Amino acid sequence: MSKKKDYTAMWKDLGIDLAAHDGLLEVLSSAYGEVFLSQSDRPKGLGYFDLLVSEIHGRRIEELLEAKKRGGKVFGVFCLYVPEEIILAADSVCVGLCAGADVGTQHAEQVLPRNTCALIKSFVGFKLARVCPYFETCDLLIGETTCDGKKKAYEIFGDFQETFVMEVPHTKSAQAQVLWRSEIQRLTNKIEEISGKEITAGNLSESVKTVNAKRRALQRLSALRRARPSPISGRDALLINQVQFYDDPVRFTEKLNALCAELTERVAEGTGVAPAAAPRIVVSGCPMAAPNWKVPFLVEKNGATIVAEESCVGERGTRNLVAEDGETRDDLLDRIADRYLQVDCACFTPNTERLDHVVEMARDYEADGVVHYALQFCAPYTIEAYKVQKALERENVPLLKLETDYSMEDAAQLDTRVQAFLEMLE
Ligand code: BJ8
Repeated sequence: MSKKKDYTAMWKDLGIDLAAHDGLLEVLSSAYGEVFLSQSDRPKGLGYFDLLVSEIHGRRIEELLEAKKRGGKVFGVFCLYVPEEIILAADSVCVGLCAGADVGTQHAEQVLPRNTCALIKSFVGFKLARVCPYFETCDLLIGETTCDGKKKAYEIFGDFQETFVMEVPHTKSAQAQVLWRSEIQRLTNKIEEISGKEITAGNLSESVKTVNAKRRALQRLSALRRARPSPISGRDALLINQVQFYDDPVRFTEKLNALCAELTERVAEGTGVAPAAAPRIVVSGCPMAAPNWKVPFLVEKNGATIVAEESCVGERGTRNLVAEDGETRDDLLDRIADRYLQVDCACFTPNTERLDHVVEMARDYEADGVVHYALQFCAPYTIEAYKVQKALERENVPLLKLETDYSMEDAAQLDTRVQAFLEMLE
């Protein structure tokens, strides 16, 4: 085995707190071993994704720095409403910023109330504790007015790093569509200003195709999980959905399509990750950003298989494509605006599309039950859980509602509740 490269000098140049960062990598590597590598008979194509994760603060950061040397810029985003296509069209890189670990919470709580959701505390903590090389590589952060917690946190965050905030409307009315289209234009102008590159119909059309190809590959992965037994565990599928926010989109698509070819063979052979009779679970709710693996691990270690995620790190982010038929730059920006406003985040009202999607997914994936996952203090998802429950009750689909954060303090209690739910399904 080749010796792992030492990236200390690069991290030091980026201003990373090396001791805290070493501690973080150690915890992550041991969690990765327990959650992912301990599984038996994993598809071989996952080797690429394991390598990518092991180099996520190393080789991938080097690649971003190399892209910057060639004149590109790096834009950090926190939400599905920021169109990656516009960033790629400016010959730049889009990275989804880490918000899935209980890191730097003490730092975050110096500027935010304790009763802020773990995802917000996590991204603020990563920045203030100086443990994330992605933040330090970004030329601009792009936030959005989705939930109250995020939009107020960006006001504070702007004191530490330049942050551009897009106004996301909270309804899908005709007026909201006009506002949203103008925000897409404002973002385009800002990306042109920072990158110094003109966004044209030509480069936008290319980037739309690139991102559509990535989403098609993710849709292909989802479709394969409909098989009984599923050819891949929910944990591994979640991991792929998480790393799509960091990896080069073209390489990611190629590797994922290769994995899907292998999974197709497994489906044909009837090879699965669990017995065909294992309970099948759809997870619905808040996004699980890397390295948030707590609930999927608990569900699957108790014998169930997660077959789909109704989440931003899942089908909420991949089900819609941008129409590729636009000829002018304005046409393409119109198509992008339309596509992104279809995302059914709980920040919108009303949000009946999400209820339809949860029910459809439970049916299409032949789920035995749904686990509703919400972060504590997340008003949009904890409140919308009531409507999700009613929609699933009408279809006789059992639901387990979980509210948690990123700490492991409640792991034993969650484990007991998950076990009881799965026993009830059996
Ligand atoms: S499109 S879900 S990524 S806003 S968990 S920070 S909602 S209090 S993450 Fe989200 Fe975009 Fe919507 Fe998706 Fe607020 Fe809730 Fe925290 Fe959340």
